[in-house]
Amino acid sequence: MPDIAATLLLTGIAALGGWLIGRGKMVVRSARPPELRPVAPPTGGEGTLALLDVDDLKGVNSARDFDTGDRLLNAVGDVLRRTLPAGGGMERLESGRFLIWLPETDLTRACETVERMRALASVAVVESMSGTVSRSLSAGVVTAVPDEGRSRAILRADATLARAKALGGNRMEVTRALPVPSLAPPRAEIEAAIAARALEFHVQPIFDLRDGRAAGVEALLRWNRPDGAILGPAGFLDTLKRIPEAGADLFPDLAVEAAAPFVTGTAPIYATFNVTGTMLDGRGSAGYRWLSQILDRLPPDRLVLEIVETAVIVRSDRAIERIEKLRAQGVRIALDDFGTGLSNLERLRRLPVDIVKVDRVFVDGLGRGGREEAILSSLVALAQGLNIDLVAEGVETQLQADTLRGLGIHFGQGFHLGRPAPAADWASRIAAPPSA
Ligand code: G
Ligand code: MN
Repeated sequence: MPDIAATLLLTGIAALGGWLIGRGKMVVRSARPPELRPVAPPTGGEGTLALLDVDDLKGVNSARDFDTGDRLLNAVGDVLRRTLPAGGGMERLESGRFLIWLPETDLTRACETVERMRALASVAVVESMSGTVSRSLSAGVVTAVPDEGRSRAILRADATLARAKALGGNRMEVTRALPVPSLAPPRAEIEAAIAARALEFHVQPIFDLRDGRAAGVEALLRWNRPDGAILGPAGFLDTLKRIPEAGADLFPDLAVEAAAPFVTGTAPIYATFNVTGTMLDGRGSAGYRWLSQILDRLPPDRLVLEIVETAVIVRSDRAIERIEKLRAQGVRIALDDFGTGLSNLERLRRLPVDIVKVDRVFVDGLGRGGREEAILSSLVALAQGLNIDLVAEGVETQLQADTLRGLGIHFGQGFHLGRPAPAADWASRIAAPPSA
């Protein structure tokens, strides 16, 4: 039962404490969220990342005082912010969790810091109708691996935190290294591949489903391995990123070489490239320079940039600024794999885009009486409202192509229409001959 008298008494004590601290000035305890400071170098770097979560926060909110949980989170955030060591960073994530960056590379010492912060935050107290409330915290701690990228590091910290929760909470769990050994091929192997010109962009056409004509090609980086396997970038991009010359010299050349036959000539079509967050917001990054270079060498109005669904855009303001400039030059922007991951309605709201590539999961289930058709037709309406072209990905059957066309989706890409192949193969079939 709420003990109103005790609550009032405690509130009185807290007010008195505030008055004393404020030395006579009226102290207003605002429910201000903790100050936001950027966490870590966004692209990774050395140090320690900790994800902290208040245990049993759901149990805090009762029907009578629904904001106790919010106030507790603010109080916990205040304590964490005040105990954060110099050079550290802190962010409150949307999930209500706290992401903490420590520049400390000695994991034992970093863990001591996290334990101290956790202990202090556990005694943060707020008043509620039913008395004072405090909660323990759980923490997941990981070593930041250079080049790993922020989102992957957070995912690892999240898995580590889940372990702490599964063990009952009120504890810290630590992941010392990457949970799985890196599958990235050794640097020498990729350097040999570059020397042997075994890296190239393949292309896959995108067709207008109404008349069967090619509207564009998507450029897809491939490694033709000596054993005959053709690998996509997931299998070697981590290694490639450690070879700075590759990004600066090799990629623009390969990209221009693959796209040129399609984007020039008497009836040019577009070439689309997959771009990540740093290519748009990371001034000075290799990816950013890569983009600048291909823009100098290919006609901008024949270029499409697909923001991939895993692209973490750290500086939305910068990305938007760059996108506006690109669009002013005639470059079109697409959201890749729309409907999954970060390629969502919020991104569509925020970024000025010209094309939406509908993820293949919505195409795959067509014709089986599922919910895909309703989702796709609402996307058609959405696209019309925003003056956006829709491209369906993963078209694997004629039935799917027909259904898509019937729904009003004008463009399609997929194995049934054309597989990714070396640019020369497709150029001889769909590109117009060079003029004169
Ligand atoms: O995420 P993005 O849309 O950029 O994916 C391109 C990848 O999808 C390429 O690696 C390509 O091989 C693959 N892909 C292209 N068409 C199809 C298809 O019809 N079905 C499936 N499963 N994958 C496809
Ligand atoms: Mn793509």
